[in-house]
Amino acid sequence: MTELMLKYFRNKHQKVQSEKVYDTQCPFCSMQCKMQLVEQRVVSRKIYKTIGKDNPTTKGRLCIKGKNAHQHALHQKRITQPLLKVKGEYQPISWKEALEHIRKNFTDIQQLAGNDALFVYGSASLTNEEAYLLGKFARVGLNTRHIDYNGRLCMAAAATAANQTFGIDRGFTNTLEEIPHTRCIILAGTNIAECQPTIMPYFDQAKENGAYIIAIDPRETATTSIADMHLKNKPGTDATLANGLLKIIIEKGLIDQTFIEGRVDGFEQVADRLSSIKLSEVSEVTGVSEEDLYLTAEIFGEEESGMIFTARGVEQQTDGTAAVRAFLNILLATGKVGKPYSGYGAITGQGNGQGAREHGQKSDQLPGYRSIENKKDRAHISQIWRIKESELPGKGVSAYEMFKKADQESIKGMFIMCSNPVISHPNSNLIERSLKKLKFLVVADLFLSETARLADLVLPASSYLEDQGTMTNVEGRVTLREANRPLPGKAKHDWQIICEIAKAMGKGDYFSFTTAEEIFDELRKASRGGKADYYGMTYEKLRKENGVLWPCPDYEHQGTKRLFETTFEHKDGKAKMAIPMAADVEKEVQNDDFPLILTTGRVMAHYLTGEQTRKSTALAAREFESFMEIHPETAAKYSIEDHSLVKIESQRGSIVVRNRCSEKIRKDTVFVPFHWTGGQNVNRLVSDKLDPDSHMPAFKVTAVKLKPVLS
Ligand SMILES: Nc1nc2c(c(=O)[nH]1)N[C@H]1C(S)=C(S)[C@@H](COP(=O)(O)OP(=O)(O)OC[C@H]3O[C@@H](n4cnc5c(=O)[nH]c(N)nc54)[C@H](O)[C@@H]3O)O[C@H]1N2
Ligand SMILES: Nc1nc2c(c(=O)[nH]1)N[C@H]1C(S)=C(S)[C@@H](COP(=O)(O)OP(=O)(O)OC[C@H]3O[C@@H](n4cnc5c(=O)[nH]c(N)nc54)[C@H](O)[C@@H]3O)O[C@H]1N2
Ligand code: SF4
Ligand SMILES: [Mo]
Repeated sequence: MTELMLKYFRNKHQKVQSEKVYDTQCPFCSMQCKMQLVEQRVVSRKIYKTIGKDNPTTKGRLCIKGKNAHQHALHQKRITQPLLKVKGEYQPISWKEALEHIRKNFTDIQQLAGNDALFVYGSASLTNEEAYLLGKFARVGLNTRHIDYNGRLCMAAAATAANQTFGIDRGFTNTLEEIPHTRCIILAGTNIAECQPTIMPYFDQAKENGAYIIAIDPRETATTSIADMHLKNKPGTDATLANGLLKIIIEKGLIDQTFIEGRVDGFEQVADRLSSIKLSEVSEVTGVSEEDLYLTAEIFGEEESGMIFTARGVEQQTDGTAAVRAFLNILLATGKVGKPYSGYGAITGQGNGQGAREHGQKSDQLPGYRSIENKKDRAHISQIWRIKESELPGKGVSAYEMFKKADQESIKGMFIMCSNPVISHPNSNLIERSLKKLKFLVVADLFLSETARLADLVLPASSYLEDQGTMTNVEGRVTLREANRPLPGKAKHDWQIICEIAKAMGKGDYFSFTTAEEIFDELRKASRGGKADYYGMTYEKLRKENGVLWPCPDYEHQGTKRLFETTFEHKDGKAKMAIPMAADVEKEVQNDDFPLILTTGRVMAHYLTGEQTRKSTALAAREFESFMEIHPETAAKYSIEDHSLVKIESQRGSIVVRNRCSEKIRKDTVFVPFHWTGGQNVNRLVSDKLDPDSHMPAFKVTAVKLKPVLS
């Protein structure tokens, strides 16, 4: 370094008058990259910088979203006090007044229309402690059966499929460190390069070591570009595709007979059903050539190890569960699970996509992945919660069905914590209408989201910089997020908000927690002996070990790296192969009126409904408006010019976005991300058909027509 440069850096350094460093984890995806926010005071202003921190999963890496996350958390539009809507305008009120409004309205509703007239809607961006507490709050604090969460739109099909096939649902059956050593990888409907960017070095390393990578996606993406082979299938045809692959694997004798005989049920029935399907029809339906089907099946079948990963492309379908099960059938028939370098990964989505689906936010579930309909499970949880089993409500209905009930006016009050359903749910016109019909809506958020703006009362919550707690990452590794930046204004932690409302409702004795760690301690006990067993973890152990993989049933236990080495989790120890009837469910298809398929998803710079990332100048600058990706030939057919505005219409509504021509997409398909609101909210178009097994909406297939918008 030259003398001049040194002088420059010294001067620059001298200007820093004070520095604070805050440990935390990124608020976005399931990689849960550990990071530090560095806050420097320089002359009269503060400068912020986010840097990565080493850990076993992400090794200190960060992507652009993580690096810029503080821009939303420190944004001037953060709400910092409770807001009450009076004659259409929000007025700041005290917490005491806010809690009194909630008590009065929730009590009135329950007296008038029964306990189940209240609905609690949660989130997989909450910590484990908060997800657990919200489940307890619905059942004990409000005594309603109605709770569900945004994971229903996200991981539900993969979770149902894994439970049905393996008897347990942990996103990845192995750890990421095994990926570089596997011989063949199928990436089905997952765009890891844009959605979990810091996972990529594991796959790059696998490729360097000679692994063969096959991607299945209707579009070419940053992820498909690392693949050796890309099956550019028609959206919604993954179940058929996977069944076709298995048919070939069986035909070619590439199955593992010993594994099937010892560890699997149902192979004969599946093989029998597959014998009646024709590969020419599979090719016709999926748009993948028979040659490519053979090549894929043979390579995966012949290699000594292999992994299959699925994400929302496969899962957000009316046959999402069936499609995932069809891929799991391939793993079981080839004996590629429960062994080194072989296994299944449902790439988890939100920061706590894994943990939040284990501890009781689902309408049919209790902590530790217990069932609300199982007598023993109910008894265990009632005892932890110090209530009679008869006081524990039964099963409710899933997220979208709940909003339908609100639309029919049998749900009259709602508490939404950490989600923005007006933008994220299918058929969003119904969601908006149903929220407007409620007698009382409370939303806890960081911002006045499109959902919060419909609320009678908005509560200021805390962000990833302030809120300590545990998150379970993409591997099933429970990590402790050490967040301790002071709360802005009168904002409170989500767990504090839950405790205070419970207290106002007269249930304070059950919610007398003063720290997140105390809640974790109760969660550990509640999960003990359940499938997702966290009993052997403590904050101290999580700190010392830098995260622990569940199940971890006792203090001495080091956590579980690889599942199913000797047994599956069904009572008889065997995995269940099946082609569920859901494979035959009705799908939205193109027709003369709506001749194209719309599929939806994500871009690198934005996160989900965009409420957070659109506030970050660095991220918003990368993609400042929505767009439609379309093949140039298709665009020409409908007289749509590149970069012009286009109206996309489905049976349910229309939106206008800018056109982006690209040869990377199939000619019968268009793609629109869902990070934008209002007239660019793509969920105004998406149908409300659900997968019958998991109640997952079909975000990935909508029949649409296009019209140029003439200026
Ligand atoms: N940048 C960014 N990262 C994120 C998020 C975000 O919003 N932005 N969200 C997080 C969350 S909550 C989630 S759930 C994950 C989602 O992660 P992904 O599931 O990977 O993301 P998507 O873009 O929804 O869909 C993945 C791919 O599926 C393809 N696809 C569409 N239809 C089909 C189909 O019918 N079959 C197949 N095989 N593929 C299809 C799309 O073209 C897309 O490339 O990402 C997490 N990470
Ligand atoms: N068309 C289409 N729709 C989809 C999908 C798709 O692929 N296509 N994917 C679906 C998927 S996978 C998902 S996960 C859902 C997600 O859908 P949502 O849950 O609705 O999405 P978010 O944008 O994460 O909403 C979180 C809200 O909580 C606020 N928030 C952030 N952190 C906190 C906190 O710590 N506490 C509180 N109280 N509030 C906080 C944010 O400001 C934001 O308003 O969307 C689904 N919708
Ligand atoms: S968005 Fe995901 S990959 Fe990017 S920094 Fe955050 S947790 Fe890591
Ligand atoms: Mo998700």
